Amino acid sequence: MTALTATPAWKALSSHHAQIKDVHLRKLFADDPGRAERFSAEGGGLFLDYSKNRITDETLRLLLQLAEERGVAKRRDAMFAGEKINATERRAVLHVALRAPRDSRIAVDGVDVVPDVHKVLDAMADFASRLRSGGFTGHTGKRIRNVVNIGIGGSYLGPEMAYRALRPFSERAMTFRFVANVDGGDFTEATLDLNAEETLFIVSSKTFTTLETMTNAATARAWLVGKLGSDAAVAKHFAAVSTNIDGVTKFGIDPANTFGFWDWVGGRYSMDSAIGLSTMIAIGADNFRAMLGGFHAMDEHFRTAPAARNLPMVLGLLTVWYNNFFGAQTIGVMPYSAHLARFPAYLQQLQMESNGKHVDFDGGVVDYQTGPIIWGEPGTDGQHSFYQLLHQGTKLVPCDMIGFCKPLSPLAEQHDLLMANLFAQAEALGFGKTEQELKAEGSPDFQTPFRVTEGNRPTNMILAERLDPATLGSLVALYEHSVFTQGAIWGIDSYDQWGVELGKVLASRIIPELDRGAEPKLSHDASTNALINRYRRHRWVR
Ligand code: G6Q
Repeated sequence: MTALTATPAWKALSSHHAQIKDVHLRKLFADDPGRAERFSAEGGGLFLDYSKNRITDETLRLLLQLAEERGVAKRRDAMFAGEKINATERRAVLHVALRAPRDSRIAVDGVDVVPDVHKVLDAMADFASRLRSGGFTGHTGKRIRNVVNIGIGGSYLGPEMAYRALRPFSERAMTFRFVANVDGGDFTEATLDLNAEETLFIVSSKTFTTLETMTNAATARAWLVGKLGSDAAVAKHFAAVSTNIDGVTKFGIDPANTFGFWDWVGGRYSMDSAIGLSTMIAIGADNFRAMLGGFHAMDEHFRTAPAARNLPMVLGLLTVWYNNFFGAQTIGVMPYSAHLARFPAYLQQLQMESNGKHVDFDGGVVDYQTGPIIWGEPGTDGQHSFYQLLHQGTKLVPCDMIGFCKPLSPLAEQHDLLMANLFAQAEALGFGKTEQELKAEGSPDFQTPFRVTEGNRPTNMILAERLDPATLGSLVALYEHSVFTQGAIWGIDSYDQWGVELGKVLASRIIPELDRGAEPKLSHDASTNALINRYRRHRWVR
């Protein structure tokens, strides 16, 4: 038995689960009219109704006790204080410093990092405003109208998600594209209709060594120089965001267009660092700062709100409840906003790269489940495809549902239709439809068993005023800190990603083996050898 499963709270939760696992939400609500009010909380501009979860006051009490026994608050305070809580990489975890107000002080190894954060933000703001106003022109003197972010993983998902989310706030006269995949098709499609004279590439890479990004950056340079006929054009059409300033300089990017960040910012926690340069160019520095304000409001809420009313804490604990006690393998995230189409993909990396670990702080293999699989699509689209399984399938899929009270689209009347669907889905998932109810409605006997919708499917409902920059920041921080809470309970390092390394190493071994002129002596397993040989035969056939 490990430290986690040996805690009194864990044991108590196990027996408590056995008692309430079959209790229906219909009964919980019938017995407890004050439930919706009690099991809801507000913070950082977000409202969370978590009453449609399979919990009682006792569940919450025990989950909070678990957080206490696992020292979640202590670890949170250590993170905010700049301690090196990413132990396997011996690094501080300080994305919260990226949105700390100018007058705050957060030290790493005794050095206050806040002034540096604001220095970079100011430089980004200056660059963004020159681009937006036309003050920064390309090699031929034309105004820059297209921005292409080249980056992958944490250097891509956040910027693309944020651009889509905040498009109503963006400079419509400019075009933004995102190239991540090493598949040449990604670059080709992203640049097909762009005029090189009006295009700026932002190479976003913390390490400036990532295969995909370096390949696409070299492709971009060749594309640009090919179209404009001069190497000198690179200085006017490339910017870089990286912690590896040497690498950037070697690539030939003008130091004036280079923006740094720090090793205490994890890739998947970097959309509010200089990695957000494309976001800032799109929405402007004031909106970007408003977004940082939203992040910071949620940071403060997480840092100071009592555990029982602390949104990220509650969300994280509920994840543990379903993951470890109900055996739920996945969590669905359904934003009811077309603008949040990439939010589930963003959260997938945030949560699965952070908490997809099988070894605890001490290097011991865990004997409990860690991070769930995260997936989702915006509503209402999902309702017309996979929601069937959520309603009537055999698997328990707890869902987070996200909605906004005010529309941003001029087609405002459609917003009520959207929100009606959101509320209806959570209601249907929670309460379903019984055989009795169906019969009373005149359902024919031969159909009734198939129409019964069991209900008792838990949802969290997150509501905000409107999807603006501050709300987006707060929403992202909510999940960052929920991930933190889960990781602290499971006793894992949410801030490393060693599992990503092996595939990278193996790919670099295979690359030369695919070369046309090579006569490789393959020494992989039989399947990999055969696949490489087959690929070579087909690839090089005329
Ligand atoms: C994120 C991961 C990973 C990383 C990419 C890109 O937390 O570490 O997704 O962001 O591999 O890395 P670079 O920014 O160094 O190119």
